[in-house]
Amino acid sequence: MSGSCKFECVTCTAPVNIAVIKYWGKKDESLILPTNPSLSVTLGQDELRAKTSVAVSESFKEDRIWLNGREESIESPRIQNVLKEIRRRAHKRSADSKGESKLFQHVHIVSENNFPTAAGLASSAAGYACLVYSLAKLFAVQGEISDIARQGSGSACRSIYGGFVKWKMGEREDGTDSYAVQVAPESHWPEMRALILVVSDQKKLVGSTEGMQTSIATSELMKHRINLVPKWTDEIIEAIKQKDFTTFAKITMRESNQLHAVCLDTYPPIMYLNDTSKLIIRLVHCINDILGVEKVAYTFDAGPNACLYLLEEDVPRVLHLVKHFFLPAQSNGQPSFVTGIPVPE
Ligand code: 2P0
Repeated sequence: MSGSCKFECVTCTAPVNIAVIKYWGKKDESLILPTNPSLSVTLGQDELRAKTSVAVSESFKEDRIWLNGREESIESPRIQNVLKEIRRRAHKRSADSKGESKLFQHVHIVSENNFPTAAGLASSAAGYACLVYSLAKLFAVQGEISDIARQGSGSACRSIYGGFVKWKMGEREDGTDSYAVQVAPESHWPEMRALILVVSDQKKLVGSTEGMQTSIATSELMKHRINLVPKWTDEIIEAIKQKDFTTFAKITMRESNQLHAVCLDTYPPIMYLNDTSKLIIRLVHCINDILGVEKVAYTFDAGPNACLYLLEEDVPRVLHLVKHFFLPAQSNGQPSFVTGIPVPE
């Protein structure tokens, strides 16, 4: 880049969120409006995260985007939705201030994850949350922005906030009441821990977007789930407020199992869990049986990797057991992160 090129740049990071009440199904594909509310825990900034830099310059000839070092098409409808909405709000804000020249300049976006993309580790959630947050900073867009992140990838709206976050399903057809709210900050329950067990870092066979479309179209169980999930959402929010880990754990595991039952009830069936995932489920139930109460909970997204929720005091013994039953990865090039327990197939 020449010395005369002037540009303005903002860099932000956004962590992954792991849902305990999962989003699975849309009632509006283009606005990304869900068929049920969902609730997640946002992980710490130093763990699984996306990092995004956005720049504007009068020397840029077009909008461009690079993801994990590779240039991708900026024409993706979801990226376009986000860019248009940010520019629309920025224009509205600056309408009275003669307009800022940067609103008419092109953007360059560079984003990277520090974990495998599309392996069911909520990469799109962190990625779009980070993109929207960075663009909002660059263009001084204020107010609620989780609804813009939602239009990039549904679960991304929850990564805008830390701690325990609910994505309100909303009632309105225009989606203006479908956004994320913080139920409790991280500091409310500082003993809460998440262990990510990386069973596979391969790209999943059926993407979430396609998977949930097929479930909506074919699964009978899905209709039952849509009615049940709002009740579980209210109950788990109460458990979080009361710091009632047993109830939190039971709902988390039952909800995850139900999601994967819906996936199996989808036609053709979707199987995200593999044999290692199922062994992890068995191990967690064994641990809880031995301890006489739910001390650890598993949850699985659209992939075989497990997220275990537990309290800090139980991390050493659970880690010991996980390491005992699942050998630590050999030097096979797999990334080792969070508490670093890659579980080989
Ligand atoms: C969740 N998942 O609540 C659930 C659990 C996957 C299983 O949100 O189509 O990538 O981009 O809105 O956000 C994955 O869905 O789907 C997801 P789109 P997204 O975390």
